[in-house]
Amino acid sequence: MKNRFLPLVCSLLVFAGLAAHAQQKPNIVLIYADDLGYGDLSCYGATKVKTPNIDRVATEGLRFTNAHATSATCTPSRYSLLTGQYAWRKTGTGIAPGDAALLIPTNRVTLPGMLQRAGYQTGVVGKWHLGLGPKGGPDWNGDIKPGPLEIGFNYSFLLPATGDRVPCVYVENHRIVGLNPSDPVQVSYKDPIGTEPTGKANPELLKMMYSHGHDQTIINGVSRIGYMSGGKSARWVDEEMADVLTGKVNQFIETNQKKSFFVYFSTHDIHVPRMPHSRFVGKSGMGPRGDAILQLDYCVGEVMKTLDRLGLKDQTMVIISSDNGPVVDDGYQDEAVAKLGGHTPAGPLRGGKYSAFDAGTRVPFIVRWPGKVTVGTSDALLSQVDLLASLAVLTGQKVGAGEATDSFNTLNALLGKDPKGRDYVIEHALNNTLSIIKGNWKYIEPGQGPAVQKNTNTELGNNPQPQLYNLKTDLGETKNVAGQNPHVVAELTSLLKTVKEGK
Ligand code: NG6
Ligand code: CA
Repeated sequence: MKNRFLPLVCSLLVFAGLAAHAQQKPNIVLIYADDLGYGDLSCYGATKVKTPNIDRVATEGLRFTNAHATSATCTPSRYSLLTGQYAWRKTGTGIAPGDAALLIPTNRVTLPGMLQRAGYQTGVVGKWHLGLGPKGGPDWNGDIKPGPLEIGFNYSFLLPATGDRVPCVYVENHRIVGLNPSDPVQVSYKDPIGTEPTGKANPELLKMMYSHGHDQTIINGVSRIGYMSGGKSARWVDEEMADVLTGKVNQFIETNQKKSFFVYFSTHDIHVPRMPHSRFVGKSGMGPRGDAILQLDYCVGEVMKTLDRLGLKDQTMVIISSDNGPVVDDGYQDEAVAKLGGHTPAGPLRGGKYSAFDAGTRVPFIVRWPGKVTVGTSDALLSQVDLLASLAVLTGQKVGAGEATDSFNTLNALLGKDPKGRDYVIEHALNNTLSIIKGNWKYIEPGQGPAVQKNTNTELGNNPQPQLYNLKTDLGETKNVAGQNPHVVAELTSLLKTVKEGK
């Protein structure tokens, strides 16, 4: 009797074990917006623009008020997100040109690689901006590698750099999509290449004029950073980009619905050039920047619909955040300044993208995992550099000693079980100035450079003197109280030094 039922009992146990396992290992959808500010979403207090889809995710999940990208610009934030190491420890990780070589060493532990080891199918769709190819840059007309597939992704569909940098083509896995070999792509970030018009020489050909920089090769009526020729059949259409990327994300989810998956949806929105689809044009009343926020919100809604339709909502952790803070005029005359109205992209914070002030790195951060992540808001101190270590714990992976050393396990804060989070957070600004937040205090180390970035009109937070702000009483960093609190300055200077000297 006993023996007859033993196999059944065993398989039931195995099945129960697998089910428990599957529950603990959710799918992970990381939606990483570009240049989205702390005040750009209605769930973060925006009143002039409405983001119902993102707000719904926030209502069903946990909305963080003190979460940080590691850097106030894109490339270093993404480097840290994917490697669990501060980008400022490695030279050459500033804003990357479009022909940069792959910045992440292929032998490093990475977020996707760790999840791959945990049995996940891993995909990246959207803006990359971490370089591609070997030293000297990629072979655009051949196999473009190493790239995401060599650092832990099973699938990639990319804008190689940014929307405003050439080459303006999609790269799927190792190849440019739709490339005609008789019209090879050529890219140059030094001298002009080919005979195509530039914004500088032929501004009459532009559908949107540049305001600073961005005056080189014209692609789809928009002049870009860098020169490009060829690849005519492969060029993207900016107005279709959000739909193309969202379609690829949904396809990836569909294909992998029966497996555990991780998808890093790195949106182009709301970076410049802001060229949303015609169905969003004029809808925000704030010009293309506001319309791009509506488009971003729509894309989030479409991905959520896919999860619902496939019955995956409850077993999927959704994370929505941004790579750095907001900027209004970032190089094109897109009416962003003129039509801002009363909207405050940084919310109550000071500064913006590029800045050492908090709007540079304090960004929206929302986590949803029904039944597993507490519903509400959290003031826990969070850094995106911790996703690697935290998701490693979630998925039962070990991160070796000496690997991803800046990444701490803050899983309990992510799940809403720990209201405190990290002990301190490090912020990195454009000019390499570092700041540190600990408790109520924010210390900005002395830094050189202009107080205001002229073209974007951003307060950079540079000051040759140490700065100390009490974020509890002065979230907007208006009153430097370093002089009155020398012991706090000394403590935070010393902690920052210790972190800098780490690996
Ligand atoms: C700056 C560009 C800006 C943007 C930024 C990178 C000029 C004048 N400005 O150098 O438009 O591309 O780099 O943005 O070229 S990020 O979000 O990818 O870091
Ligand atoms: Ca960015």
